[in-house]
Amino acid sequence: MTMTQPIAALILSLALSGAAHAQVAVDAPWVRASVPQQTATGAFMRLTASRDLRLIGARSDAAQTTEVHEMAMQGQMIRMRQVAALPLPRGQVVALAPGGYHVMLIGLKRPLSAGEQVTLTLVFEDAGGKRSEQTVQAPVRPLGAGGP
Ligand SMILES: [Cu+2]
Repeated sequence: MTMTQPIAALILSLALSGAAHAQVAVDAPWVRASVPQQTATGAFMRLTASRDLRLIGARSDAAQTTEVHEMAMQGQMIRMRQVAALPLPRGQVVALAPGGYHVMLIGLKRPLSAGEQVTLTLVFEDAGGKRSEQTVQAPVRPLGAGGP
């Protein structure tokens, strides 16, 4: 009985330090709902890193492929394209919002309805190339939803 107490305390302190080391604050994540036959949709959020990081990818069990995208003008057309890494300077709010950066869920495994939750795992890399991951629950908002 006396032996288990230090172990429990150690596990608790590890759990607490893990929470304290969340490197990126993920604010207001959401995913846009999809209609049947739609194969892709976007996920949006605000990211604030506690140190210089880059968002280099994401995963979701709702889609076959998940990419970081940006909307950009190509001539007269607005197109979206994949970005290899989205810089997250320390302490700076980086918005992933409709019309800008977003996480693209490609090859949806099923239609996403407003009100359900999508699990997203964000993959970050620091200047030294060390990777870390953070999982967030993003509610699905209706098709016409806007804002970050
Ligand atoms: Cu996209």
